[in-house]
Amino acid sequence: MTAAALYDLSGKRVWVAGHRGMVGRALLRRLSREAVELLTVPREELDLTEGAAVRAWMRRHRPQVVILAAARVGGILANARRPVEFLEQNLRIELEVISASAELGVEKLLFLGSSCIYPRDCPQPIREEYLLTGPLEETNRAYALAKICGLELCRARRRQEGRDFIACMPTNLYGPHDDFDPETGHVLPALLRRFHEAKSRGDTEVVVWGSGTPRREFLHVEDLAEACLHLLRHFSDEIPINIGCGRDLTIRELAETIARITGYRGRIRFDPARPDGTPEKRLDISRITALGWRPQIPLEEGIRETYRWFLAHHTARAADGAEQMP
Ligand code: GFB
Repeated sequence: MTAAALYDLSGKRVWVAGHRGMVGRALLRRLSREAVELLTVPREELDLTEGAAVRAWMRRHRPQVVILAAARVGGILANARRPVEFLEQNLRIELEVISASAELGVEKLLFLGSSCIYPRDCPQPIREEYLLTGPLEETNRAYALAKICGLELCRARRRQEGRDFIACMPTNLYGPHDDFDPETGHVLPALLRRFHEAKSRGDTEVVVWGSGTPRREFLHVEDLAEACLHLLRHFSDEIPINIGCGRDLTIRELAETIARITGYRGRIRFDPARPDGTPEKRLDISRITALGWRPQIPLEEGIRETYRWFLAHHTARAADGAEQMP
């Protein structure tokens, strides 16, 4: 049985900042089952990096709860190629939304960090207190530093002003509405698409980046959304909290699983010229499980469901390799 909530969400005006992304959409789906008033604003109407506009919009809509899911995100290559945008856009969004939330009296704010902000060579599984205890992974240093600043902005507002601003560290996420672009996306959607296209074309070889030996943990975005609601209700602490499933696998194992699910039977070739990134980053999830949350979607089932979603939404345009995310 879950303990009584620390914070009662019912009847609250909840703003999901970043509602068009994979995480934001999952949060909206989950929140639509709650007795809350949902607030969203399209990017064309509000640029979250513009402080005055953010404050004017918030004054008009008076959110009581803010979930900051808006961020510039991408896979290992996008991070390595565009450090300026990953650093600047994320810093600006965090600064404006978190400071405006404090100034305008938001009751509860949840900031989403990432497991990649831990030091590169952390002991496994990674406990929350390892944050800032060692050098970062080079390929996503800019993004990691921006996210660390977001955590610190929440902590500073808690310490100095007593705000109930909390932060979480999700592991690598996947699910519907992910970025399936093979160049910019994360490994799971990128491989789903690459293997699917190889099977459709009858290719005999698929190239997977790196050595295949790095280990990664994956969490379905529906599980993440559930965890976020759970934290809003049951968590209030200045130390950010991990969200993961506690299990990892190698990229080779992931590729073999995806090959099986997509029905691809050819060869898998690893390309060592591409970066491996962090060797491993499995989260210790004992703090969040002690609060009564547990992941529900096993990886293989989640990948199958995501593949069905991809087939339903992408294949018409995927064939020419020029699609945009819906
Ligand atoms: O998902 P991914 O880009 O993110 O890559 P990270 C994970 C691993 O998969 C790396 C390998 O070892 C890649 O070399 N990989 C193999 C591939 N084939 C592919 C492919 O086709 N595409 C991609 N993308 N990878 C990101 C960070 O790190 O994790 C972000 O850069 C963010 O900042 C995110 O935090 C959660 O796990 O390495």
